[in-house]
Amino acid sequence: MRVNRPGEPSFAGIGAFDKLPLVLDPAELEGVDVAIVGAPIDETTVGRPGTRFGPRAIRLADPAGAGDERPHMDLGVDPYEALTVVDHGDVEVVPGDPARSHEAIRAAVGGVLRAGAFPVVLGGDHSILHPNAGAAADHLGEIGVIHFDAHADDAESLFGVRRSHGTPVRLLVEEGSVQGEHVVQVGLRGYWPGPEEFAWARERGLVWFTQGEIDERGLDDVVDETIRRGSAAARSWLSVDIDVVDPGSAPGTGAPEPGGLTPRELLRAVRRIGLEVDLCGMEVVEVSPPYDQADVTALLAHRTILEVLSGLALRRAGRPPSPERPGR
Ligand SMILES: [Mn+2]
Repeated sequence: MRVNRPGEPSFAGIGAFDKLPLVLDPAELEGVDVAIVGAPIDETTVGRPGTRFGPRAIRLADPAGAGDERPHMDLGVDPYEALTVVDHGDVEVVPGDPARSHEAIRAAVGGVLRAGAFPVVLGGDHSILHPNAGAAADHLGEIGVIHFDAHADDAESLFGVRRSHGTPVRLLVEEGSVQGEHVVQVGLRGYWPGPEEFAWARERGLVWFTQGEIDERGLDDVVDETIRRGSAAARSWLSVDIDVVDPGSAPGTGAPEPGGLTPRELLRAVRRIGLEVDLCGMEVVEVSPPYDQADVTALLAHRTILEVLSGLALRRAGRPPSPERPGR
């Protein structure tokens, strides 16, 4: 269903993602390439909450875009022309009951995958990585995870709680949805996690690149290796915690950690991953609008999704980036 008039400016009308058609019924997803799904939960946050408002903020973030036309200046592709993309609405979460919300998220993402579409999940806190990638593993068999984050999110529990935004990586590996050696983490920094989590990660064969290593080697070199390792599993889930970016550029998040990637670096990295890795789905999580300034964090989340979709569009078209580079 179209909920906006064609040609309407982005600040007008109803807030579907980029004014895309709204398709709430999974039975109507046939023929759809990409379905955007909101997962507005934050009960599993240990610090500052607010990410339940993330999906709506990401949908509304673009103040002056051209609606559902998005020609990528460097790649020479319009993902909305090359792919059939719809807004699949929000998962029917249950406030105060993260277990039932996670069940609903797993079912919704599973429905998108069964329809043959690529899920793009708007968080919500990072606990949703577990039902999201879990649904992909249920559908495809064992998968990999490419994980951008300041934090490793691989604790056994936080404050004695297993279902948390600090535990999804461990839950996925322990349940066998993902093998440890098929997890690649990019951008870790700061003072968490600690020795117990790193010992577990080492034992399970996870690979991680700290911000310090990125600074020493250069981002392109690290992304090369991320792509190589992320391609070791047949398909990979891309998980972007917006706190991988420096809080100076992405303040609207629950657990900010100084010294992260620039927005430009994140956009370049995910564009390449969308283009070069066989992804089975993606999420952007931990956008917390109450802490945002001028919507910059929500807008960065929106653009992160567009970069991946542009890369994906080019990959599906089976051609290299356009030599014309229309923006030049
Ligand atoms: Mn995280």
